[in-house]
Amino acid sequence: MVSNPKDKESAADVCPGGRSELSLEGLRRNFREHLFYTQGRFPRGATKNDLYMALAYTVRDQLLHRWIKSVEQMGRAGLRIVSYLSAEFLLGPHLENNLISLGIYDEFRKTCDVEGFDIQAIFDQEDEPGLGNGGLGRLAACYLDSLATLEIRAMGYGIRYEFGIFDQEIRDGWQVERTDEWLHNGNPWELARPEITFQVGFGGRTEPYEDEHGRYRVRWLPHRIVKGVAYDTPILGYRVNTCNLLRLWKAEAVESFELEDFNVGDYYGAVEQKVASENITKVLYPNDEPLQGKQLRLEQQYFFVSCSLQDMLRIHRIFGGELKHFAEHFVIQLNDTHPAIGVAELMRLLIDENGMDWEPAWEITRSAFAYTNHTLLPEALEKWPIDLFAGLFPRHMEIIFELNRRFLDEVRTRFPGEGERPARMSLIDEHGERYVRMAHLACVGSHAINGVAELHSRLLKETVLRDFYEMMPEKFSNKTNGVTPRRFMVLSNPGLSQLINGKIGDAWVVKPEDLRQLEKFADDASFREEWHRVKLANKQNLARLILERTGIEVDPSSLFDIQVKRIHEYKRQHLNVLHIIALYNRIKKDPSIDLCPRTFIFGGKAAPGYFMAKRIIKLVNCVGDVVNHDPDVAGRLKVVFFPDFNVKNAKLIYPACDLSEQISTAGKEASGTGNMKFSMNGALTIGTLDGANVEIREEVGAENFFLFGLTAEEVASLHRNGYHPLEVYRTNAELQEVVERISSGHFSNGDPELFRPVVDSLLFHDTFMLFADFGPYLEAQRQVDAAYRDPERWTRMSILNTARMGKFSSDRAIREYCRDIWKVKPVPVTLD
Ligand code: F58
Repeated sequence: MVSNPKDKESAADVCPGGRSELSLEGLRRNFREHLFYTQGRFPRGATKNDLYMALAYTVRDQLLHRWIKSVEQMGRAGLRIVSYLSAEFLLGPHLENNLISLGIYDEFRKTCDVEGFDIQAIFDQEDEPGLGNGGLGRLAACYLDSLATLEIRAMGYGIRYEFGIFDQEIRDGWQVERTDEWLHNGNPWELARPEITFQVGFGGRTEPYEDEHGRYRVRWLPHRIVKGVAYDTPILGYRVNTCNLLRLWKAEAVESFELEDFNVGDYYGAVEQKVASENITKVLYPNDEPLQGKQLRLEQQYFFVSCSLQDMLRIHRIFGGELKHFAEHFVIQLNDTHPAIGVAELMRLLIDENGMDWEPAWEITRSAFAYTNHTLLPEALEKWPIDLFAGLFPRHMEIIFELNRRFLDEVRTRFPGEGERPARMSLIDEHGERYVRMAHLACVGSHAINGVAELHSRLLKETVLRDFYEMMPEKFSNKTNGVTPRRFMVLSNPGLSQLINGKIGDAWVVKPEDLRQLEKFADDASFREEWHRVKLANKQNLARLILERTGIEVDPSSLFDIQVKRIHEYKRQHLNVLHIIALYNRIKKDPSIDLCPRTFIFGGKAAPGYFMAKRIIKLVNCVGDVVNHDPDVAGRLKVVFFPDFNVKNAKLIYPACDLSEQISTAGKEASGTGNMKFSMNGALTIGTLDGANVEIREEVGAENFFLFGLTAEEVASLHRNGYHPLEVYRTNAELQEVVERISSGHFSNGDPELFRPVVDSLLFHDTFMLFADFGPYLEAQRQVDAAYRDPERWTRMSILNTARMGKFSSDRAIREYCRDIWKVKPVPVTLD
């Protein structure tokens, strides 16, 4: 019997069917049953997918058992639930992660190996639920993992996109998008809850009326009603019994009689209506910046927020709560502004649907919400044209106008004589076309506002949210991001985890400050040797995958220099390319030059409409084509673009990295979380003082981090005083040679046009100051080269990176949210 430390009794005692039994024998029996009764297969006829499904159901039984116990014990110690509202949750595959949380992974794998069962092939069968674009969505997934692990009662609320982030293929060096059909084989992790549905209105008009007490009221008469159906995925904490839910909403048409009610009419009209309704949750918008004016995107946001708030009110009622106590029982975290319309929706639900007065409703709303900002780029702050907004949500528009009127009165009282301030702080942008400013709505409607790294939180207060900080400083705090060591170390890097466990035990998985105990082993030559061996094995695994996916053979003993993240000009993948070309030029000039062999690995998706990002992908591939086939270069440089970077294949990438590229223009990357995943796995970072890099460097020590580049202040002042990339260009001969290589058509079969947009944008604008940072970047890369030549020194630095990264566990981040914002405490769940 593999028992959970917190179990008092055998789980089998509780669930008479035996499905909850956590022994290998129990699991085996349950697996056979699922294969037969759920999949309808004999073992002999079973496909890989049948085996995967049966195993997933077997594991899910364990989760459901714990979830039911968690719900049963929900009311204990007073009900207070964290609701994490996010338009994206980038979960990654569930099966292995759940086996780890249950504490049976190693034993399970061993048994499979002994029995000659190819379990890896079954794991590989699982499709990734790619319900997010990048950092923001993955952060939400890490936070769900930590919430459950810390035994906090919480719900994630989001959208069940039928098509998640597109799959990326590379054809002839270009990105090609393919629809992601993650549901095509069925999703064994979710439970449809057809009995948990809510109606969500769109369009129409409002109408004033007097209620039975003669009070002025408003009702909303929507033009269109859509039904939201709940789909639940259990999220189990690591080696605890707390199992929370991620509740995702799917849009469906309302039943036909309601169609009649709203006068939508004839049969064919109803069919069209059905299709239109279902469209709302069809597809994730694959942009990593907000889109203005995309009606469907705004509909998605309102749809999931309205369903979620109605669901919270329902749960509140079930537990017998009075409406006026709602904010004591629910705290609602807005993951960026995408769910910020919730502020107006909760007001509407309280006032229009529940007859509450404005003031108490506002008190509840403000106490319930908290807002996390994830970007400083002013162009990325979400705003919606008033016409679009008011057309879809006439009642919310009225509420926002009234909120704004009251808020601006306060602003004028607080800051008399500051004529410009009310316009700057208004919920409505009135310069030219009028917009609703979602960040302002979130700030006004929340009791807490936070950024995601120290630098980011400081810059928020000084720049985009300065006026709000001046008016309500007590709301602001920093919550530096974190990532879960379960997925990103235990699951992704079993070799390293075992090595660590052998030295310091395995408590570090939930107490990562324990990793500091590794520091003393950094000076132990045999430990370094083992550490190096693990890294090499991880690089060999990645090399195999690269060969399989790209046909490119890479040398695992070369320095693996990796940049994986969304492709964006501010992240400066093209600065990395400029360095590669500089090395290439040096080799071409002097083929006997002594350079440390390197493999440059890129990965990441470009938003389908982002011209420059797609050109950068093509540039990486074209440079790779030339460099990888040039006999002068052979054995020294390789360039790989790894297609379709996602959570699933990230598993092999982070642990195989020597050098992590975190080279965004200072002041642009709110935090970054890939930077943390790499460094935890013993990669050294080359990076700017941006986002969480600043804190990573503080933790691991300046001597274990390759720093370069302008600071955020220098970037800002250079902008103010006029930045002229051509001047930098004229004074740097190596930069000229690099740019010349590109513009001559050397990497594009003699075609000088292909990369002209990239080159011209650098020469004449260089918004992200690649040229300004080019020299210092190359210098830092020289130091990398020197350090890697000394394997003992490098490995020492690598060990110290892992040892000192404990701060960046998402458990630490969630503890801070719980203590400072959510005011919640752990409630352990027992299985008896
Ligand atoms: C990211 N934002 C930040 N947005 O860029 C990154 O620095 C940070 O570490 C991370 O959030 C977590 O805090 C991000 O990923 C999106 O993908 C949005 C998707 C929807 C449209 C707007 C951008």
